[in-house]
Amino acid sequence: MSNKIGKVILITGASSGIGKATAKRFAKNGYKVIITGRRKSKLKALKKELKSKFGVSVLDLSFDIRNFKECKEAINKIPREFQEINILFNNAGLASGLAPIHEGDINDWETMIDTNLKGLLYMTRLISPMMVKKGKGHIINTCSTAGHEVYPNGNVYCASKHAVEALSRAMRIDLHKSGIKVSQVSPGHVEETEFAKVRFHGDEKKAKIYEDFNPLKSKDVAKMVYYIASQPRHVNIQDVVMMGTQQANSNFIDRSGRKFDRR
Ligand code: NDP
Ligand code: 8X3
Repeated sequence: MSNKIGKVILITGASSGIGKATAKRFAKNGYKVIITGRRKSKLKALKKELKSKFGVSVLDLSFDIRNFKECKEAINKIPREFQEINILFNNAGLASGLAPIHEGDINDWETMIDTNLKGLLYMTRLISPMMVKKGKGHIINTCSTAGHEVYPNGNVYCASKHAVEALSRAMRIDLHKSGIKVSQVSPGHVEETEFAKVRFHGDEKKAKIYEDFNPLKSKDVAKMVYYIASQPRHVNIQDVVMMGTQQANSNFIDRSGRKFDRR
């Protein structure tokens, strides 16, 4: 096991997808891991897996990131062993719906803004003061290619991720003199996640969006997050935009069949 033993990472949205893969990657490298999300059973199962496979300490905290009171209560009950959070991975997020602006569902809009933007702000507000006090720490935000470009019917999701991109830059200005790194990872399409199922409100048929091309996998993003976190103290990777080879940008994807699959 690596010399990272003793360091703590708090991962939001760890009950599935990118967050879950990232929890595995950091646990494998000896980090103590705080995993968060709403679904208690998923977190419990992941905790069991991480502890038995990698022998690290794991804390599961189940709460709704849209609710500041719940976030605060969860952070306040972190036991001493996990209190020195070295890395905050602000990853919880979602797309809800895919509709032109004149037909958008207000509830979908509220959900995306409250989760992707306010949830990230709440967690940052609660944890960054501890990092400022220590004079070190690393905040890594999950942005998206949707934080750099827009695409048809992606309006509010893209706006929420453009806001994450703005916040990553603004947070860096506010925190760099305190020795805190702020980074973000900006993936294109990522499979082995529940992202598409959630976007299409559980419609499994509509969620089959990765069958005709080969996107990133959640572990590819996890590997990049670990790389970002593993740089020497004087190096900060500010943003990594990453896509599958068959994806050129948000609007151009080679959907002529899955290529480059490693079997
Ligand atoms: P998943 O749906 O697999 O994971 C989303 C995670 O966010 C889950 O663990 C979910 O946990 C958590 N979450 C959602 N809403 C809340 C909430 N209200 N309170 C607490 N936790 C919540 O999708 P991904 O892994 O793909 O998504 C992770 C991040 O990556 C998101 O920010 C997404 O926007 C971003 N992203 C995804 C891409 C993709 O193509 N998959 C590409 C680029 C960025 P639970 O449901 O248990 O609460
Ligand atoms: C997820 C990728 O292209 O669906 O952020 O917005 S995309």
